[in-house]
Amino acid sequence: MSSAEELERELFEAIVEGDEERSRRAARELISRGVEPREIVSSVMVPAMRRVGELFERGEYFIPELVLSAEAFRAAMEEVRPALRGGGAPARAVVVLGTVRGDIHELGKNLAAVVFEAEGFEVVDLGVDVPPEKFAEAVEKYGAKVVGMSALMTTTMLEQRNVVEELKRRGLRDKVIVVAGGAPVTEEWVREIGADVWGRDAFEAVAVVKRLLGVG
Ligand code: B12
Repeated sequence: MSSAEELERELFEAIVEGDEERSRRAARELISRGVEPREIVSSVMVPAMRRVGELFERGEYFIPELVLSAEAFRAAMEEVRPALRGGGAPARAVVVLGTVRGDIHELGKNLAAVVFEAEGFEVVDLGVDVPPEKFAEAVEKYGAKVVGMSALMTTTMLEQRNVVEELKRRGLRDKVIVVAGGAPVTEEWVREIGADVWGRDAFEAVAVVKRLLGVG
């Protein structure tokens, strides 16, 4: 029988190697051993995708490998999801989530959706490649209290500013908490574009949003 540590290594490798079945099995086993889902995600799964990014940067991985690793990540996420339970009072507010225009990276956005749901939010997931107008329309339509936008590239990060501007244009900016997340996003960028919360880590960001809403 493997130790939790060995299983964590197994999960890390399965994601890096893009082995969906191994990834699913290792995640399931870790959950059944009672390992904290947050620890599995933050200490194993997210670092594994970071490693995949490094291999891509070094020219050792190409798009097909990235796709397989993303599938392996998603499979592990499915196992972890039911075990994620929020602490404290459920938020009972609508959050609109999406990956910005021009960007199709979805794992960070999907993770944020799972964490928001676990904390009692109602999630409206607009998907990927979402133009600013769609974010704003959804805020109006669903009476959202929170907008979360993900951007994984230095080029598409700029779209986050456009979302904030669109919200302003429609008089919605002050009615919502705006969260900007994604690997290239920094605290300075969040301040510069006039967003409210830095989504460096989905768990931390959702906790901050709950505090701002007075339900944390
Ligand atoms: C997997 C991957 C892909 C997959 C995505 C599959 C999918 N279904 O999502 C595919 C193959 C599609 C892909 C495509 C491309 N990719 Co890519 N990809 C990655 C990779 C390896 C991992 C990203 C990931 O999913 N990470 C795991 C998640 C969980 O992490 P995360 O999103 O950062 O989320 C964390 C936080 O940021 C935060 N968060 C994120 N979003 C949000 C939102 C909210 C609301 C909150 C609260 C928090 C939050 O929460 C998470 C932690 O708790 C990265 C490398 C990297 N270092 O990021 C490159 C990377 C992002 N890709 C890159 C590139 C260049 C591309 C392509 C242009 C490649 C090409 N030549 O075609 C295309 C772009 C397509 C497009 N138009 O979007 C570059 C971007 C460089 C840049 N300019 O900034 C990177 C950095 C790789 C590299 N080092 O060069 N990619």
